[in-house]
Amino acid sequence: MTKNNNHIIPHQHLISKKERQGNNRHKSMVVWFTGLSGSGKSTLAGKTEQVLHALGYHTYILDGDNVRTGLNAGLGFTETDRQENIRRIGEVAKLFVDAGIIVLTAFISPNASDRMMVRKMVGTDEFTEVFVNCPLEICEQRDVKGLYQKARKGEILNFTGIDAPFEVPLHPELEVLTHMDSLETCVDKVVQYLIPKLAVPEI
Ligand code: ADX
Repeated sequence: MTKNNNHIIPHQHLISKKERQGNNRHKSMVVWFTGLSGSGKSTLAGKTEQVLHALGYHTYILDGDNVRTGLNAGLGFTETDRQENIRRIGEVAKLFVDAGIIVLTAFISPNASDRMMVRKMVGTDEFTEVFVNCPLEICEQRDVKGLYQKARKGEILNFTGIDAPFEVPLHPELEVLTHMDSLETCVDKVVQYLIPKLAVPEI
């Protein structure tokens, strides 16, 4: 990892994060949705983004299945690969924050230590963890992609919730219950939490 990095000296660019945020008239942040496959992370991230976008916020989404076809193509679902998946997403998310953007991420991110790694990388003030809480039974009933059925049959290994663990977030900034509350209610909870956090002081 550190090899060849001995003579790298990062350049200090002329426009700061604060200046970018000032132009955008809002702060930037990582909104990290974590939860089981089928819990509703992507749907929630998508709708939350739509609401923020309509209000004039600059947003972007990084989503598990999409990122795994590009930047993280080639990574699988072993502990090591999942950690590398989340590490890279964390670095990319941090760049988005630096660019003044609100980046919403939808990754299972089952390991508490990986989520903590990103929180530390980004800085806790600019990191909002949203636990998309939905019981395994319901995710499995929904089985939107048919993957739980395959995992039960042993056709997919290391499937989160079946033969790989999901470590429940103990102190997320937000928790939404997608099996109890409507999508609108969940989105509203996230948006209402974010808006005051995104405000920049008037000059
Ligand atoms: S993570 O665990 O590394 O955070 P990530 O969010 O990127 O996972 O990708 C999860 C998506 O990959 C799932 O929504 C599902 O469509 C697909 N997938 C394929 N194999 C697995 C597996 N073994 N466990 C979980 N999801 C899988």
